[in-house]
Amino acid sequence: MRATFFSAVLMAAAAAQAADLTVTVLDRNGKPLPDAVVLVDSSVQGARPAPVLEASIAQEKLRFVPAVTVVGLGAKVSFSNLDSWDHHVILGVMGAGGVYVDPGQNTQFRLAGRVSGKPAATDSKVLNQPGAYLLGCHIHGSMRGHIVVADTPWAKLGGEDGKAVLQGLPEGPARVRIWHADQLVDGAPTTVQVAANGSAVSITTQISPARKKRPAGDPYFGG
Ligand SMILES: [Cu+2]
Repeated sequence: MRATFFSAVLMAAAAAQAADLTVTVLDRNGKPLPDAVVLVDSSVQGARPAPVLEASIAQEKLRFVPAVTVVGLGAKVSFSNLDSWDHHVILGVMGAGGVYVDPGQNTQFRLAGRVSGKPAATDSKVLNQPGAYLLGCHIHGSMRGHIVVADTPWAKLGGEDGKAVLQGLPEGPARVRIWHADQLVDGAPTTVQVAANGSAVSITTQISPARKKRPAGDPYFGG
């Protein structure tokens, strides 16, 4: 009797479909919000996608490229300087207000400018703390980048259209969290139902993307 009950539960679990959840993130004016990070939690049993454990970020034309990177806990993130002049990588946990929580704990290294015909200077760091990290450079104050170390296997960077497709979610209830570099306070999570054949949801946030100004001395600023 007992065995039958448990095998029935197992069969039900095995039958749960993995589905896609498409999340469209909107700003406070209802417009698509580029570069939002969508994090989804599910406590429904089922397979979990493998976390992203490697990523590369370039320093190119006075920018971190990509500007936002999403990885899993314990990921090794590599940095390469593609410019012909030196850059720093200042890497630290970001707190409220978009500043370093504790600058004394930051990782800092300098990457020499690239010499033509030679490989770019590269260094890397393993990130063992979940949450948002801020990237900067001592020489170029306008250089900003972010890394989100996800505490869930379902984490994706949204595109220019505000859209992120989270794959392999178990059918059933899930909780959606949004992270954005210009977010002033964390919004409340949104509860969604993931259907067996996939679901889509739009989430309007209170985020207004910071108006980008051309930083002094940044000839490459493109808006
Ligand atoms: Cu720099």
